[in-house]
Amino acid sequence: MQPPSASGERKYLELRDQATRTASLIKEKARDDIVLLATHFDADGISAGSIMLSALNRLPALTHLRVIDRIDEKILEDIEQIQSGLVIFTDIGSGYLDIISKILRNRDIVIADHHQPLGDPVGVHHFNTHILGFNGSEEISGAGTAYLLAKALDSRNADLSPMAIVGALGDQQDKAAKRGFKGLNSEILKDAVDSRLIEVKQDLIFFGRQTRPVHRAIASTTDPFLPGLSGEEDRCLALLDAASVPTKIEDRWRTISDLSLDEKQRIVEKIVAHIISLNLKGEIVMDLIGSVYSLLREDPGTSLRDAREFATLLNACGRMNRAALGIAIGVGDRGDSYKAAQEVYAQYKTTLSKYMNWIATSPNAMRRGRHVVIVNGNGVIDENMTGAVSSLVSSSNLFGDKVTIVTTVTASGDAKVSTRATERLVEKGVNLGKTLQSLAPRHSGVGGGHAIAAGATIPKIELERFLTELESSIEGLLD
Ligand SMILES: [Mn+2]
Repeated sequence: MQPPSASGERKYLELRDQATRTASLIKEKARDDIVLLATHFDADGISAGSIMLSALNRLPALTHLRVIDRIDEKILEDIEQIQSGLVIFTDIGSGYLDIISKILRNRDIVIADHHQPLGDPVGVHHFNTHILGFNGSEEISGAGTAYLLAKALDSRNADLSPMAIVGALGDQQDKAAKRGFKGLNSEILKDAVDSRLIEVKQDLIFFGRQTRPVHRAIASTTDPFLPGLSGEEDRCLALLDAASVPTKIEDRWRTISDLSLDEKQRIVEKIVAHIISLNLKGEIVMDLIGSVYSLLREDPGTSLRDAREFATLLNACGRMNRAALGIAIGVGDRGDSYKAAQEVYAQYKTTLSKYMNWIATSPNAMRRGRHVVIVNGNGVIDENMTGAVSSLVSSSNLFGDKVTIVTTVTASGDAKVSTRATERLVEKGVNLGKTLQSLAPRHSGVGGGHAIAAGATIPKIELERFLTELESSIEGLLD
């Protein structure tokens, strides 16, 4: 970390100051009242909730936990019905300040979030790094924000730092050179490395690098998406053969971590050649080499040892309606919880590939505009999976550099919209979080998020008009 500049220094002091103030409020309220913790259901949210729950349990505090997929008036009214003196939101809330302060006006409220703020935080203790001048989309996650508060509650909570790294990876914030972190995330990583909880190495970033046979690890990798290899185990086997990399030693499958440097290099060369043969740019392969984060207290050979895989497991739990299982793992449960989470992950993969096949084979599932791809998942895609599908379609780059929009209808009959941009589109000025924040209320809905990834929920009857306006507002930015 570079020495902070003069204004940087003040920014850091203010951050610490605000964390300390928010932490004392939490301590004071938790002494004689129930705390309600509400966290977002994605990998970052589950990590954030786990960090905050661990910190509250250590106070000790009596905590009631809710994992939520969104905020709207109904969810807040439910929360209002639960007896508690303090409501803490993690990884969600900043985009909904007005309805939160209105509906929960009789409560003390803490919001620890990194999403783009909207509205007036009346009576809310708003701990959002954006406000203090830190870019929440790039340099700190919801889990990181929760971690800063946890550390302000008790410096011994520094042992929760690995979960903040898991959360940041869940939100794909490893965007500095060689899949590294920047800003506050790198400070948190320093905590984890200094306490010997995480080790960082430069290596091939394939999914399951310590747990899966090499060909399956390559086939399971979708970030970056490797056309012709992602999801194609047979082709990955053929590639290993062509690279003269043995897949087994005696009867045991080898994993990426068993390979020599030379073997890894041969694999990379073959992948580059394969990508170029498809007329694609070989550079995406560079994203396969970079920082690998190992959680040193986890068993080698389990998918919790690798922080990226840990995040993927939590993400699967959230998306498959098993968020509580994710929290159990996040606060340290192993054994049966770990086994159950692996089963959930397998189901999640099956579900996701079913959706991807459906998109690939149903001409009516999708509409392509100049700058958008719209997938209409009504009746097919589960409401909790739209974000995952949208990320996968976007990272697959099958439709070029476009904004991906995935819609479906929720159990309560609303339309849910998940959007993803690419880094290049964000550089050109696309800010999906801001766009959905301003557009959704005009259609009686709510929306928001990050520049690169955002979502909205609106009445179903408004969907077509909403999509038309969304598309033309993106066109307005890019044309
Ligand atoms: Mn987040």
